[in-house]
Amino acid sequence: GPAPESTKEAQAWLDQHGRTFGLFIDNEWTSPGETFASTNPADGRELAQLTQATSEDVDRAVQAARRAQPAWAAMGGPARARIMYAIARLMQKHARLFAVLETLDNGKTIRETRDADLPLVARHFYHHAGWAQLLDEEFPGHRAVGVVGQIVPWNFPLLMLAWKIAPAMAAGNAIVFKPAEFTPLTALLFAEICVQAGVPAGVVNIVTGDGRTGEAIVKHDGIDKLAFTGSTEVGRLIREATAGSGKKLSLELGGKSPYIVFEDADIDAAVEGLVDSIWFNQGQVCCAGSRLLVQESVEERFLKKLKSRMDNLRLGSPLDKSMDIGALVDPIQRQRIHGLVEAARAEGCEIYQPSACEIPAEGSWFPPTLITGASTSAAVAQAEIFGPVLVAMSFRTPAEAVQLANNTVYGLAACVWSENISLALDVAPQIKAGVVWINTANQFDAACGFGGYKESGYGREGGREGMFEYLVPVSEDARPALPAV
Ligand code: TXE
Repeated sequence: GPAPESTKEAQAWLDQHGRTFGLFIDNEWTSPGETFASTNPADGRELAQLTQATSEDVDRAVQAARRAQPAWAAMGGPARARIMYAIARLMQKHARLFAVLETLDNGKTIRETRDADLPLVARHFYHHAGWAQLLDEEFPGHRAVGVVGQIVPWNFPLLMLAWKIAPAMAAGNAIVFKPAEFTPLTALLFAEICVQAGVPAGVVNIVTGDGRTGEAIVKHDGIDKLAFTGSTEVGRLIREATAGSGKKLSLELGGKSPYIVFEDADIDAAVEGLVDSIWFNQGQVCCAGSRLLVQESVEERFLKKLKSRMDNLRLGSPLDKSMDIGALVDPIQRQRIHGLVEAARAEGCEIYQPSACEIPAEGSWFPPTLITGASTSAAVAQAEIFGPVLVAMSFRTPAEAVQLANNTVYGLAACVWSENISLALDVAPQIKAGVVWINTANQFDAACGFGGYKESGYGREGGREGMFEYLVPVSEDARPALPAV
């Protein structure tokens, strides 16, 4: 059928580009090379063709960045701040177009792109424009790293772009950015915003492509720093590939975050928090509360309420404002999730899925799922599922809760629910995770550093800590030779 009315502006933007995109290098579009398709996962229909950037293309982008970077840094923080404020305002002005395009490309609901992704993106640019403004006062004796390579996944395409590009720009770096191959479109629209906002040519370069393009960025000698968000597997490859290269590196990888509910928690609030924690963005969230640890005395009551809440979740067209659950990014992910859930079933776990949840015939979908009866060492209890699947386990004592919570190779996030604030404050610091939320979930702010421990990676994004990832002390620079006496 015809495209829904609400997507008119996004469709027009795609048409304006003939639905085929080149790369954005030096503030210009290259002519498209070998291409691949990006599809709408809610109906499987193709949205556009994107260029698979080769290592020669990446080299052109790096050269453009190297040419542009000295002047961009020399321009000074306040001048860069003016440009970044303009970006933030333009993102707000075109928020609807960005939100619809993101929903079409990724499959997440319009309710989320409109109310979460886009406001957080604008906030990130405003916040980091502030750091640019104050750079000399706040980071004396520091300078930009130089040219940075940034590679992001598909779960929050535009928000991950903001987390990467905003601090890098504020500090005076030039950028070669690669969006994920499933979700490249909003990054390309962002490229046009950069031109409108007055970003000088070569400061922001956007290259599309799959892991091969990513590898070309990782290996390029002209890159001074790499920032990666994605799977632990690829993070490990990047760490190996850059060892000994002198490149600065930050990695934000997977998670299997515990969601701990004590018997004295506000149970209704904890159920609502959990819905947000595991079913936000179909569970395709690095810090998703994917492991429920509930105290034995309230387990039955909690799971009963949770199941009836699951029965009320609406799954369907991501463009429909009343939907809670959208499509998964790609059938490949659906296959992965399906495999993990079926393996758990074969091992004797109990699988709960709302019976009224109808799965559309076209597209890539998975119903909200609750798994009980899994052993702590089962694959579903240990592996990052990255889908709408919650694994529930119980504990008796706070000490056991802490032990179970830390029984993971990951360490990205955790939630602790208790009305006894002394208990909550005692437990929170014992959990080895980059962020621990008490009586809430999914609170993100541009002013607060985010990142992991253990196999969740290292480095922080956001706030003052995040700025240091894009700066180096000038004392590290080679000093000029002393004049001969
Ligand atoms: O990630 P990849 P995928 C986890 C999650 C998910 C699984 C697979 O469990 O199911 O990873 O997702 C680029 N050198 N997470 O395959 O491959 C790639 O093009 C350089 C959790 O999508 O890590 C994309 O831009 N780059 C995670 C980006 O890396 C390479 C979010 C991420 O892709 C590369 C994403 C290479 N050799 C996945 N290979 C989270 N926790 O946020 C690929 N890429």
